[in-house]
Amino acid sequence: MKWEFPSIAGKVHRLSGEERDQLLPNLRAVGWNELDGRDAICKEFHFKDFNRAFGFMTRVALQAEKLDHHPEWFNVYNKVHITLSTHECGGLSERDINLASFIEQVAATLV
Ligand code: H2B
Repeated sequence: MKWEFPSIAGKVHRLSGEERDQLLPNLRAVGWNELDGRDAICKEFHFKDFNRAFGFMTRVALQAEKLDHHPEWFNVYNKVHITLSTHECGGLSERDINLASFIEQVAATLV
């Protein structure tokens, strides 16, 4: 018998309170903050120079395209401000947590 749950499988959902309690502390601990008035998380990254900031953005961009989940970001010279949220569900989803984790891994190799 073939089991299919088309209405649930792959459908992105806003994180529940319980999921947030479980997933957000690790990101808060490394500098991610929740926005006021919008269900999203943000962090500002500082690099040594523009080359490193842009190298970081390039690596994140390629992964974002692969995941079909893209950051909102703003770059000035060596700083990159990133906001993550999921338009599809109008708030924070697991996709944002996954992308934030990837971003942390990349930043750790460049800062
Ligand atoms: N990025 C983000 N951050 N949230 C989304 O909901 C989203 C995205 N959706 N990138 C994707 C693209 C969607 O627009 C396309 C059509 O799959």
